[in-house]
Amino acid sequence: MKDDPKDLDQLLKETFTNEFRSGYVNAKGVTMTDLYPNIADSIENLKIWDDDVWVCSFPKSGTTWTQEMVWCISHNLDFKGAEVNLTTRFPFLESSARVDNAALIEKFPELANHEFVHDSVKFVEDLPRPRFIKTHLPFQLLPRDLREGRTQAKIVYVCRNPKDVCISFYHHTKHFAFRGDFEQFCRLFLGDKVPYCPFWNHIFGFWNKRNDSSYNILFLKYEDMKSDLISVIQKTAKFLKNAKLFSEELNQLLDHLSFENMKKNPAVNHKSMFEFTKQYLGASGEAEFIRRGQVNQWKTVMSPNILAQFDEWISKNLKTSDFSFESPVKPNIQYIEQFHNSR
Ligand code: PPS
Repeated sequence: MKDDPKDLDQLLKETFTNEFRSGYVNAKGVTMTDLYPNIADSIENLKIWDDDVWVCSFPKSGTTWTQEMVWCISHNLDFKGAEVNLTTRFPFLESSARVDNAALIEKFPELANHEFVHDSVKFVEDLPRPRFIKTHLPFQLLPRDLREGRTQAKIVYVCRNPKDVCISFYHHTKHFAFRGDFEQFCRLFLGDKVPYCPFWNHIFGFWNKRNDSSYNILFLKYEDMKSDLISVIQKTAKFLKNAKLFSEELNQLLDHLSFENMKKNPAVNHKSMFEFTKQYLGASGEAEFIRRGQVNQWKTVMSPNILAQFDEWISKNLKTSDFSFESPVKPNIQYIEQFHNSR
């Protein structure tokens, strides 16, 4: 049964606000925190450079994985340089809209100069070029010049099956003080009340522009990265600098991007961020950012009732689109075997 949006607003307020986040707004049809309007204008007017590289995604779609791949390819596999925290190399544009920084500093004055408590838009503005920028904003909330195709800036978009996104998002928000249960989170997700929803608006906003010559968009899928990272890397390398990586380099990058290595890499596993939220936002649990990294996790996690709602919602939304989560990319079995045999 479909939830009344008013009931969902109430549920959101009850389960997902805390002393540093008081509520949500609807921005051009998108659920955003009520801190977002404070930075909306500076995002809208952000100067875009032709050599910008953006990674855009709905949350929990493999953004960090994609960022690290893009950064390493663009920096000729500078693994030493990649030891700097990803949040510095490849900052999150709207991170200032997550919690009320002023309230945080008032309570904890020692945070005044902390790297997680800065003006994130200004930080991006001042980055040395070429800039590498992460955002979860949907297409309609991107900076004007990027949205209107007035630049050569590159956008790498990554998407993931919404069932797995929802599970991953639930675990993430559970750490950042979501007080509801999984079923409630699914209701909010399907009712477009979780931040950055509606989900399909996000996907289609980029999917429908991917072949438009006014833009430079590479559209990737998490599931393809899992089944054939080699092809995704080659495709991304071509998109970014028209170069093909040699097999030796490819092996190094595959190793660097493996789930196991990313999980233990402090530059990308957001451990410091999780420790920060635990210490200052009262977040609980031993949550891990790089958690399971699986495809089709929903098969063992979602109840038949929730699954039926997801399936109905997916088929309704895909009816009018040529988008599909099925991938035409076939795993490069021969190369994968060679890779594993050579280790
Ligand atoms: S965020 O907070 O929105 O930026 O999160 P995001 O990076 O988009 O997504 C986090 C999920 O991506 C998984 N991940 C990986 N999967 C496979 N291989 C590698 N190397 C990898 N790195 C990150 C991560 O584990 C999160 O998914 P879940 O399902 O929660 O494990």
